[in-house]
Amino acid sequence: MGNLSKIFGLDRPGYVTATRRAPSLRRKQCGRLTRPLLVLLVVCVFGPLAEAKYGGGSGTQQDPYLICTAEQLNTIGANQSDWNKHFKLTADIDLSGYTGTDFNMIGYYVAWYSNDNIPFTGVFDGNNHTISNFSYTSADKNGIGLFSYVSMPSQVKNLGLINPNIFAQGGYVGSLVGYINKGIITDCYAKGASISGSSNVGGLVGSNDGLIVDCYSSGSVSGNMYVGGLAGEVGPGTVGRCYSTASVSGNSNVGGLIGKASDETSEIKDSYATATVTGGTYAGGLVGQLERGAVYKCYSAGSVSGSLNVGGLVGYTRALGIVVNSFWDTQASGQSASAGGTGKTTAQMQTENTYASVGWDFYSIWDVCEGANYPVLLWQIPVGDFRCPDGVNFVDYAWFAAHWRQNNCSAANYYCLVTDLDLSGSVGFSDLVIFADNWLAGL
Ligand SMILES: [Ca+2]
Ligand SMILES: [Ca+2]
Repeated sequence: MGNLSKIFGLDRPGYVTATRRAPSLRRKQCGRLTRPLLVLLVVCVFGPLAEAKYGGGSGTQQDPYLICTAEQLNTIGANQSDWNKHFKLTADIDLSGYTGTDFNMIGYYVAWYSNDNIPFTGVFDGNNHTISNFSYTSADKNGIGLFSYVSMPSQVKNLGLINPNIFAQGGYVGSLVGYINKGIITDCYAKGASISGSSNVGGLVGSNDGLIVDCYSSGSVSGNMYVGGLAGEVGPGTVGRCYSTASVSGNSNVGGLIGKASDETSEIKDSYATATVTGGTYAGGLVGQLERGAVYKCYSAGSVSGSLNVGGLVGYTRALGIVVNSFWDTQASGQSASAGGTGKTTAQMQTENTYASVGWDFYSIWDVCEGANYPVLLWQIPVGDFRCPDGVNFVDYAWFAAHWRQNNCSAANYYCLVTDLDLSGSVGFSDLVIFADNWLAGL
């Protein structure tokens, strides 16, 4: 726990450090029309310049292809020669015009080890925009997602999917990526996902042999086996600082966050899941089956049910799996046992010391509103959530109002204890606009 919180009497310690807050605040503010954005808007509205592809750009790291319409997004999947290029979203995109198998998924995945698989190996920067209503329905294909298949050195980042909907009979099914083979996914989410497949089914990613960091999923996920709220399976890959609130159901290897971890190098750390898990065999609040690999500093707090090998945190752990400094809520889960982890009451699960006593980082990774909420990841705390409990509500408004018109805000006073949201030096209407934009966020 940072001493600053003691000095300032704040109960959002990680929230106080202006240096940490500043970048995201600036990003927020720069979401408005600036000159470069106006140029982009002109390009997007009046069509690409001569010779330009997509909404502009040349596909390099310095000059990525710009994507600002659903049509441009749908073109990437049809241009296999561009799958190693750089892309950047410059607008929120609605894909509701594409149903069934209309959308050209990016990357091509046939089956495990098939020579016909072709990955996306480029960089896709969502630029903090969203893609709404991606949907796909398939009776036969494997590798279903906005990206079917990605591999080194691919990166997908800063992208939100709103209400993605997949109904598939095959495997490797996730809203964002079907199968990650050594790619990197950061700062992405799937909100309100409805994902259904056969095996390796996840709210965000079907199967992960790469790196997923600072991501989350919500909604519902269902499948036959290897079914997880965030990812169906983790092979030789890592999931860090992620969470899922998606309800999960399946027949075997069903977990709130991950269905199955299957490699000795599989790592799931600083992550949690809170939704309902309904499994058959190998059902766990966080991980269905830890066949191999490690779970570090994670927790789960959703209801868990199943028929065989059911656990509060992990359904089943084999000899090559290990669970370290992790917890589950015995009351919320309805499970008094787990194949790894330590069971706690709800009250204990909402107490910092439960976690801090075994080394959890409540300065740069976690925060908890004691007695009100389970721990949350610092990155997920919305702008304007100054005070406990979690979420932006009247308690935070009162804190904001108490600093209204203060005009000496600087790094020295943490920008008037972070109420100077745009870092302008004073607390006024422009900060109120930002605050109002986040009203009820995080509840
Ligand atoms: Ca609050
Ligand atoms: Ca201000």
